[in-house]
Formats: sequence, C-alpha cells, structure tokens
Amino acid sequence: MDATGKTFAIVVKSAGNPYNEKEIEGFKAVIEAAGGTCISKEPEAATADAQVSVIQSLISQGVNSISIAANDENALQSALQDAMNAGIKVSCFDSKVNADSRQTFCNQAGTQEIGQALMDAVLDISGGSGQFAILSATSQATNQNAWIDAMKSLMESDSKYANLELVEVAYGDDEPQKSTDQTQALLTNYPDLKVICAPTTVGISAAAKVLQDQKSTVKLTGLGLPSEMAEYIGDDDAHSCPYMFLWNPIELGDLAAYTAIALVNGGITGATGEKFTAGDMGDYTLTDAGDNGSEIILGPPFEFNADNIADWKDVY
Ligand code: RAM
Repeated sequence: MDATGKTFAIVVKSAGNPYNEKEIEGFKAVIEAAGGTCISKEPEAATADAQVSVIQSLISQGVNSISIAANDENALQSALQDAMNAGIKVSCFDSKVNADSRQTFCNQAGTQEIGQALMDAVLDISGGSGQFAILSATSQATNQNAWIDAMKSLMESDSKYANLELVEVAYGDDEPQKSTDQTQALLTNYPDLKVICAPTTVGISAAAKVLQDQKSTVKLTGLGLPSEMAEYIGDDDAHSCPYMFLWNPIELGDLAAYTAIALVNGGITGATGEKFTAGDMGDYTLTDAGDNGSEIILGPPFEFNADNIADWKDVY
C-alpha cells in the first residue's frame, strides 16, 4: 500500500490514556512505512466538543483522511460530514460514529462477543449470583455503551444470569482520579457488592488499585491493558482481578491505518461486502455493523489471566 504525499490524521478520545497512545503508535508506524505523513491529535478531555474543534482544524489543513475514536455517536456528524464534503476520507476505530458520519468503522472485536465475555466473567467470578456494578468511561462513549447494552440484553434473554443484579453503571470519564472516586463510592454505597466490571482500561486499572490497596473482597473484571494490570491479576485473595480481556491496541491502530490508506487510494469506499488486504495483517472484509453502516472487525477478545499475564505485560 502506498501513501506517498498523503496526510493521515488520527484523533483519539483523549490525552493521557496509554491505550490511546498504543493506537497512535500502530497507526503512525503503518502510515510512515507506506510513505505518508501522520498527524495525531489527543484532545484534553474525552468530549465531543473537543473533537469537533480538532476536526474543523484538520479540514482547514486539508488532510486526506481522518480516523477517529469518537466521544459521541451523533454529535460529530456535522463536522465529519463537512470533512467528507471537502473530499476527506472519514473512518472511525475503537468507538464509532453513526453511519451518516463515516465511511467505515474498525471495531476491535464483535460487540456481542465482548458483552458475552464480560457477562460470563461476572457470572463466574460472582459464583453465579449477587450484586455487580459497571465502572464505565464517559456516559456518551459509543463503544462502552454498546458493550453495556449487549450485557443488559444478555441478562434479559438468558436465565443463567437471573440471580445477578446490576446495581449501578458509574462513569469515571476515562480519568484516573474520577475512576478512583467512583470505585470508592460503589464500595461505600453497596456493601454487598461482589464484582465490579470495568470495560475501560483507565477504569479497570484505577479500580484494581483501590480494591487491592483496601484488601477488598470485591473482585474485578473487564477490559484492561496487561502492562497496567499485571500486578493485580491472580487467582488468590491478594489480587483483585482473576482475569480480564482485551485485544492488541497497536494492531487496532495498524488496521485503522491500512483502512484509511485503502479509502484514500480508492481500494474501498466503505460499502458492506468490500474486501482489502491490510498489509501483512492479511485480508479483511467490510461487514454489516447493524447500524446501516459497515465495520471491519479486528478479531476476538483475548483473556488475560494468572497463567499468561507474564507473557503479555511487556507487549502492550
Ligand atoms: C479505554 C478507552 C477505549 C477502550 C478501552 C477498552 O482505554 O475507553 O476507548 O476501547 O478503554
């Protein structure tokens, strides 16, 4: 794939989040190896307003492509449509915008699959019954909201979850201090809480520290970076998190970059059913994302536990 003479922007949710930095690392390496120029933008806070300003400035700069991890599904629509009208190729990754605001979406794993993995972990770790809470990112985050919705529908449709009670969805806004405070509040407000599920790398690492420092009996699962979670993962009372899931965020950045290059070079338009080769990652197909738009799924979520965490903690 050749990106010579073209400029590719990557816009993540917010600054100061190591997961976002890994996405940028992967994206930049692929764009630069293909001869293109990479511009990375990390808004101060994980808000739609901050991303709208970034998008407007990228339109003025005349970039060829914008790849964005959205802080809101609908609020970026007019800015991203202005970008597409200006001839800029627009795709999202990690956290999607609605189908009218994008050409395609690089999804880290199937939304349903992630919801299932998290629900089954809560069921298993709780021993099959009792109270659990979710510690999420921002209340507008499309990816976390989709995973939480998938969890809630599973609870309604499958009787094996009938003895679990979701007491609260708390929002730490992908800020370490707010996530810490929200974890403390959950512990205070729900003395019978058994499990916290944090489907955000920032939330899970903040919660892990609170639980382990307090020697709490509340257990943790969710989506976390092995590098940040290694000290908290284990099967004994000394560790707060028996196991968790994730995928490789560097590879998600790689896939987002190959997708952007394919859009700019005309290899794909974003229509469901199209196929392209993402460099050495191999062949990918654009499938139906279920929202009238297409998506490209990176792969299945991977479980990190006491047996394999040592192999992964230095990788990402
Ligand atoms: C946080 C962000 C990101 C999400 C991961 C799992 O880093 O919210 O969008 O995909 O967690």
